[in-house]
Amino acid sequence: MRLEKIVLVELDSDLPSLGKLLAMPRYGITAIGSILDEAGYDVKVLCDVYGKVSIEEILSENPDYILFNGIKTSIDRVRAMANEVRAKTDSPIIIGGEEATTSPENVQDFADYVVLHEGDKTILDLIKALKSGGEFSKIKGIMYKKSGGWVYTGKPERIEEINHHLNPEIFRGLKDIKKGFLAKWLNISGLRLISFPIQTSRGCPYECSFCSKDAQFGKKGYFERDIGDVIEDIDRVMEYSGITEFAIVDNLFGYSKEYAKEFFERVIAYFEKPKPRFSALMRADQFKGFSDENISLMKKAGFKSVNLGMESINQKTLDQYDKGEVVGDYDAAVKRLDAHDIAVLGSFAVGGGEDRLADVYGIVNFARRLKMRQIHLYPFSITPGTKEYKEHKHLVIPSIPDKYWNGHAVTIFPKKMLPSELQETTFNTMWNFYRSYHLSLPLKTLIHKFLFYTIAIRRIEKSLTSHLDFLKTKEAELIEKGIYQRSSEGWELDEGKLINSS
Ligand code: B12
Ligand code: SF4
Repeated sequence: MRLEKIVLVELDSDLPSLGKLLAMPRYGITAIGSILDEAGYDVKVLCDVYGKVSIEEILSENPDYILFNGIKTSIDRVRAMANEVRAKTDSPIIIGGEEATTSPENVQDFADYVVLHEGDKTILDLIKALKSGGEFSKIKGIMYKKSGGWVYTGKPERIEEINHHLNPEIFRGLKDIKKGFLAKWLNISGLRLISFPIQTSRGCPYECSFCSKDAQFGKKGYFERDIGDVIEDIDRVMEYSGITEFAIVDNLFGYSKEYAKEFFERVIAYFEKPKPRFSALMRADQFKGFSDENISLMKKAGFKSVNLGMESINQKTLDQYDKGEVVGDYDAAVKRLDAHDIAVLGSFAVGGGEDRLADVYGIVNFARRLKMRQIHLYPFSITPGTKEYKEHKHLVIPSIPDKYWNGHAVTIFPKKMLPSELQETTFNTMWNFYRSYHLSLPLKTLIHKFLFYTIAIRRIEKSLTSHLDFLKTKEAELIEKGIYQRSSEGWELDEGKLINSS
């Protein structure tokens, strides 16, 4: 017999974003739902990506516990829905995920319990304690209410065994995702590209100054998953839903080249037809250690694209980010991957460090020269808990509404340009790159790319119109106070004055 009913909810943000082009749940909710299912609970996962979640739908499940996850940009919608749920049921509301971890004070107004950092073990302990009246104080990684305040129990240990049995059946709407003409021909559902998250490792041994992984996980550590388990998960999802596209969500896929090689070989040996296809987040300098044979196996295993975190084409900026890479590493990696027909998506965090405007719009020529097929530009942002936050917290623009923390809106005072210049140049650079590139593609690819990038980029930009006005007002105040000054090379921020003025 199944234990209590647990409903997990994942809501979209209101604003458009590149991430919203994917019909894919976040990996965190996939893992937490699967862990609870494996422990015998009656689990249902409701995600906007598989059909808009409504309050009636949540209540119709008669849940004993209602679990939300959320990133900052979606937290307003989570709050609104949790408050509606609260008015209609006494079932405890639990929240976990990125926003609960980095800004727990921002979810305490609507949650009964907050789970911080990795929830794999914590959630089982918390639900057990809720059922049997156990002691919350003994469960690491939670916040609970006591005597009118909130108690934090401290950081949990890292999860070293990340081998859960992922169960696709817990997702409402996943089974039918590949039905219909658009889904079959273009791999599209609800105007989003169909994909599913998969994880082969957690953590990353590098220490880029802006990276939020240590803040998210609470403690350092890098752990790999058993390859057989990963393959079984992929197989199960393919069998259940017909999905063949998988996004490997590891902070850094293939840190161990031996692991990566074995993964490629076992995927090639295991899957006949249909074969899965993968994308993954990696570093350019990893490919120095990858032999041509390894990259060729990677292609054969179904890796269609690799997302390289490039951040900037200005070496001084890369050094300030503690990236540990040189721009030449990017050239070398892109050329080698291109030679094996693996597309490179260059991800740039623009406007941080020493970046000037020319470094931002210069990305177009850089990408064209290397024949890169995709670039994503995100204005550099500073997340609590990072080294960057410790050193440059004063650069964070105050009073930015949560919904704008979606990676596309400017949230910092850049040192070598105005915030509004950064905002406009970010979009203009992507637009310049895509409009000429996409029009040269074959029809099917053109529909995909034009619809999914060129149009989306303009839509995202439009959604930030009032944010751009806000940036212009803020920077005008700083120009007035002499905090931003014009030099022969462009606007310069006087950091000392900024610190003293706040
Ligand atoms: C991989 C990744 C992606 C992938 C895949 C996302 C996915 N669908 O899984 C892609 C590239 C598609 C992506 C897109 C986006 N991403 Co992203 N992404 C990441 C990254 C690198 C890792 C996330 C991850 O999978 N971690 C592994 C899992 C195991 O960890 P986890 O999700 O945190 O889950 C654990 C705990 O949080 C907790 N937990 C999670 N949910 C819940 C729920 C409950 C109830 C409980 C109890 C516990 C719990 O338990 C889980 C297991 O231990 C992080 C950066 C980082 N260093 O963490 C950014 C990050 C999460 N992304 C971010 C952003 C902004 C986005 C985009 C909005 C960017 C954009 N403009 O498009 C989109 C949003 C897309 C979407 N709807 O999800 C931000 C979020 C900022 C914030 N604080 O809110 C991060 C933190 C990066 C950053 N520093 O800015 N992303
Ligand atoms: S390489 Fe990627 S995951 Fe690792 S610290 Fe740098 S940004 Fe974070």
